[in-house]
Amino acid sequence: MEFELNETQSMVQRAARDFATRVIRPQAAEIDRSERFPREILAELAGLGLLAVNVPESLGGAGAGAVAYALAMQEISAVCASTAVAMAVTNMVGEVIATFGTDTQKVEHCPRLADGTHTVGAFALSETGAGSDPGGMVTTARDEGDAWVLDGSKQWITSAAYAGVFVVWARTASQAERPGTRGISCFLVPGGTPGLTVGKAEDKMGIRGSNTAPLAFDACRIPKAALLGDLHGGFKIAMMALDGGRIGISSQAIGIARACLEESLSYAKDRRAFDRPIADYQAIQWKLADMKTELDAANLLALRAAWLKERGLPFSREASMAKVFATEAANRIANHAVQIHGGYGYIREFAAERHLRDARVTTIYEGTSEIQRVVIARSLLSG
Ligand code: COS
Repeated sequence: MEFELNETQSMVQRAARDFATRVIRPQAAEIDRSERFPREILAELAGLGLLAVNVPESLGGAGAGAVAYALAMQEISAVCASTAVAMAVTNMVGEVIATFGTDTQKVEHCPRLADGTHTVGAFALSETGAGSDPGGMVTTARDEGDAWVLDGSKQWITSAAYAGVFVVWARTASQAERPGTRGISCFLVPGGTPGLTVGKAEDKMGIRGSNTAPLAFDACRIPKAALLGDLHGGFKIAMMALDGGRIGISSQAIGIARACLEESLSYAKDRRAFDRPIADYQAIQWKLADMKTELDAANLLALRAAWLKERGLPFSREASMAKVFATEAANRIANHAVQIHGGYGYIREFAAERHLRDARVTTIYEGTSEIQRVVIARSLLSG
């Protein structure tokens, strides 16, 4: 068993940490407050190879692997979870296309996602009535001989207003012909395609610098060559992409949690009550001890899932275990951070309240905690 990072992984981690500290940290509070989409930062992340960390070099990616990607996500998330989610989805879209795309699709989109020409990528699976149950989607793609025609809508689409390319799922057979998950296909739709409209951005509790908006498809025509993967094979593509995505969101939660711990340690050593730093009190020490223990446990789970993925081994259950634990732990850790900061934890002068708001979504998107437990239990019971 080997717990040390290799040279590539250390290099990616160092580059991400340096950029996050130097460039992103000074802007993070303002990005949150003004709900500013961090477009310029994302362009610089592209320059560092961080928008396609696990996409092969032959397609313009960094080809650094799933572990390096998880480490990079932690670093960016520790300073700005809004930037990190746009980075996560772009990486996921690049990997999906690199894995399932035709040569033409790969060459058209992967290098543009990697170098920032597409700004970011977006993942359009959820609908108003189909989040945890994507098999219940009602958006359709009709075969019109020379084109696919999309009709319907999507909900909660990260980076919708800025994406150069969307991966979109739609029904290609009726529920009667091919029920539930068996009649869904996957398509690549460039941003700005006529018939695709991006709706009003959601006014969210956290990750306020990220853009989250609905999509409407109204007789949106795309070429036949826009089909990604097999006809009616879209559901499995979504599930496989989300398996990897869940490592990304685990890493986001770990980054947020690490920031909470570091800021709490510093505050507790500095802040005095009853003539001593509050770090001298066991009430605070036990919180700090629990925060660190949960943080390390989350990290081990996430890096194990990434390690399995990197070796081409099954990792779906491990990714779900990492996600449910890391995201729930991040919420507990962020809550402790606010408590340790006392009144200062509740005001915007300190980052603790932003971390708590940002952490909250991580148990919801890319599969709720409840869905992760379904995946874990099913895998245990089917074995
Ligand atoms: N990898 C590859 N294939 C998978 C898979 C995975 N991780 N998970 C399921 N599949 C396959 C199954 O093997 C099955 O294949 P067959 O039709 O050949 O038998 C098919 O997909 C359908 O699977 P299943 O019957 O398990 O589908 P369910 O509708 O019961 O859904 C859950 C399973 C609940 C796990 C799935 O719907 C899910 O993950 N939901 C959450 C979605 C989500 O994360 N939404 C957030 C959107 S992004 S913000």
